[in-house]
Amino acid sequence: MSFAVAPGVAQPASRTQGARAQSTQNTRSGASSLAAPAVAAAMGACAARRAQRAQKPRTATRVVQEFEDVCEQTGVTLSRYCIELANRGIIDSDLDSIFNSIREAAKVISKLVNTAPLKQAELLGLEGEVNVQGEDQKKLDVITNDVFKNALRYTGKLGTLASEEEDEPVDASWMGTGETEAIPVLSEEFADTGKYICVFDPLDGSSNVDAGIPVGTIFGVFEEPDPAECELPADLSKGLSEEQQKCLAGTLQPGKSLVAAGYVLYSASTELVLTFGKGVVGFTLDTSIGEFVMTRPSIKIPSRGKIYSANTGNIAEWDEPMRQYIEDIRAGKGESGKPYSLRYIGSMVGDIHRTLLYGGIFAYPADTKNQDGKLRLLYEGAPMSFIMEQAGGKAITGHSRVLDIPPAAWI
Ligand code: AFP
Repeated sequence: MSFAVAPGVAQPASRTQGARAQSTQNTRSGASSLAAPAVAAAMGACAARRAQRAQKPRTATRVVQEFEDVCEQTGVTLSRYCIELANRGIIDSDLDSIFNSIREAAKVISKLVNTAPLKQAELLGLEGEVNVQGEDQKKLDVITNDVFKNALRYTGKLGTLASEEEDEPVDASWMGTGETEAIPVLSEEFADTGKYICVFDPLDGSSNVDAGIPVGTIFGVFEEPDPAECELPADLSKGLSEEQQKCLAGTLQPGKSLVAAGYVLYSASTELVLTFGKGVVGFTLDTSIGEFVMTRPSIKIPSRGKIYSANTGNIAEWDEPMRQYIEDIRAGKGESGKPYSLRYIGSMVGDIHRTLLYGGIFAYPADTKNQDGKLRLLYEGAPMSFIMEQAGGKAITGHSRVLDIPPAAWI
C-alpha cells in the first residue's frame, strides 16, 4: 500500500489541527505513605473525583490519572496497566490475556535481537525460504514468528492468527502445517474459545537485523465477526473449500475495526507502544526487573514537525504530486515555512516511532515497481495508522484514510 502518516501537512497528507505536545513525563513516582486520617480524607476526595470522572469519556490519560488515586505506584507496568483497564471495563479479560502473551513474546524477541550478533550461526543470515510477500526470510524472521505465534496460540483467546511470515492464517487452536500432521495444542476445554483475530509482523525491518539496526514487531487485534460460523480444517495449508474461503474473507476487516494495535521497537532501548482506541501509551523494557514500565502515559504527535522520512532513492518513480510535495517541504515551502530534513532508517517501526515523538511525515509512496506502495495494509499500514490517528495524527493514501480500506486478502 501507498502510505503516509503525519500531522499538519499539506498535499498529499493533509492538515490536522490541535494535536497537543506529547507528554513524556515519567510516571515512576516513589511509593507514597499517607497517615490514616489523610488516607480517609483522600479516599473521600477520590470517591468524589471518581463520581465526577464517571461522567467523562475514558482516555488513556484519564486511566493513568485514576491510578494516581491509588497512590501506591512504584511505576506502572504493562501488566498492571492491562489489569487496571480490565477492572474498569475498558478491555475484557481475553484481551488482557492476549496482551500478557504479546508482552512475554516481546521480551523474548528483544533478547533474541540483542544477542543475535553473539550467536551468528544460529540467529543471523538467511533461512533459505521466501515468504508469502516474496521476500527472503531471515533466520530471525522464522524464529520470532514462532515465538509470537506460540505465545498467542496458548492464550486460547484467539480464533485466528495471521502473520506476515505465513502463507495462510492459522487456526489458533491447532499447530502443524504442511507435511506434518496437525496436532491440537490445547485441550478441548481451551480450544476455540477465542473471539479475537491477531495480525502481526514479528520482525519488521529484518533486512537490517544483521547490521544491528533497529527492528520491530507490529501487531493488531480485531474482534472476529462471528467465530462460530467459520469451520476451518486444522491444516489450512491443504487448501480451503469455496465456502471456507468466503468465510475467512469475511473475517478480513478494515483498520477502523481494530480494537487494539501496537508495536515494539528493539533499539537502544526496547519500547512498546500501544492503543486500545483511547489514546496511545508507551512502555520501556526495564531489563533489571524484566518488566515493561510506562514511560509515556499519553503520546500525542506534535502538531508540526521538521523531518520527513521516505525512501527518496525512489523519487524518480513517484507520482508527480508526491515528488513536488517532498520537494516543497524540503525547500521550506510547507505551512511551517521551515525546510524539512530527511531521516530514514528503512525500518518502519523506528521511522514511525521517531515521527510519533518528534512530528513530521513518514511515507512509503507508490512507485512504478510497487504500484500500491510496498507496505502491507493488514500487518503494517492498518495497525500503524490506528496508532497515528489515536495520537492525533493522520494516515492517508493521498486519496483516502488508510483505516477505511478493507484488505483484499490475508497478505
Ligand atoms: P524488511 O522487513 O524486508 O526489512 O522490510 C522493511 C519494510 O517493510 C519497512 O519496515 C520499511 O519501511 C520498508 O520495508 C523499507 O523499504 P525500502 O528498503 O524499499 O525503503
